[in-house]
Amino acid sequence: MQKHSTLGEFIIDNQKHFKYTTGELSRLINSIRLAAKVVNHEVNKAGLVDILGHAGDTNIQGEEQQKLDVYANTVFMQTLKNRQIVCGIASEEEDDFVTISGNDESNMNKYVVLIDPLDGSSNIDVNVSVGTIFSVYRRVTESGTPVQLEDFLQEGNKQVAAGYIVYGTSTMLVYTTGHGVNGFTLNPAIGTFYLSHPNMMFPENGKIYSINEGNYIHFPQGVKDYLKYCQKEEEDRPYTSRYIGSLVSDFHRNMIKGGIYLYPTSSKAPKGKLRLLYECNPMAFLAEQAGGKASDGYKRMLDIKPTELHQRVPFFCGSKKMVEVAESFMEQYPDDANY
Ligand code: AHM
Ligand code: MG
Repeated sequence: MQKHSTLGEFIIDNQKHFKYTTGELSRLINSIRLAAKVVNHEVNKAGLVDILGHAGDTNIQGEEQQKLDVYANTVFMQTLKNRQIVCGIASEEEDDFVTISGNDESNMNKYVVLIDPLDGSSNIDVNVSVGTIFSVYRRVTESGTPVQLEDFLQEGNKQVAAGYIVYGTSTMLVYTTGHGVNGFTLNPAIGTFYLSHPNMMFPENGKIYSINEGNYIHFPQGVKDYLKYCQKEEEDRPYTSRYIGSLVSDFHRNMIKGGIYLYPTSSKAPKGKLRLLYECNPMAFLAEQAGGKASDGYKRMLDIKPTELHQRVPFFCGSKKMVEVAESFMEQYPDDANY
């Protein structure tokens, strides 16, 4: 692989990993690439809200300004729908999944996409990074028929592809199709993503822990004990605490520098906050592909059998050794595994 290949070239090159490929997955990733550029353009204008108008205002063309998360949802949904490359989409922004039928005949596409169009959206107003998370599965019901709930409620280990876009200091698209993780940085001047981070890997161990520590009092005892361990003066500790409150950005930093992200259960959020299908599974797939680890504190995230679209789970994810140590603290409190 050339060092400076573009995402477009990389997608075509990557097709050789798949026997009997029809190019459907490549077209799907290409659509996500396109939607990412459109959303990026809008996210970059967010600071101009006082000039361009607030959400709910009507702009000069008579169009109503949308909230950015609603806008991002529309762009990703429409891009995937219009190009007729998937048979169903589920979005964190929508109550139910959407079935996509063909123009003239039944939709024979085999993939469904699950998406969190703009994660960490509470950060938009303060010019802090936000992201998009996506996850792709092969449908399990018969092709040519409308998709069913079971096509979306698959274990994370069935994912065909997953990735995220981080709208940060630079905009990056990072994804995996099960053959490692690669990161592409957008050159905004010409609108092209370049392979900037080939074969991304979590350092095996790290020194960063990311958690909303303001909730400490509500955390299970295993998490409290682990946090005290992180803060103890011993060997390479205390660790550094870093929490953006934007999963994509926290994950991205930890993958590059080495670290652990935790969103545990708490007495306020008894099942955790993050969504299994839209947030945890895609990040878990990426983490494992990058040599990291992801679990609910007790069991492998990718082996959890989903029961509902918007299911929440506790999330422990990052450098392998750090997650293992955190799990060893959780093990002391087996009852907390039943959240
Ligand atoms: P969202 O989907 O409503 O944006 O919530 C998900 C976000 C994550 O990006 C972030 O890690 C977490 O919520 C932060 O939650 P908290 O403010 O409770 O720490
Ligand atoms: Mg989210």
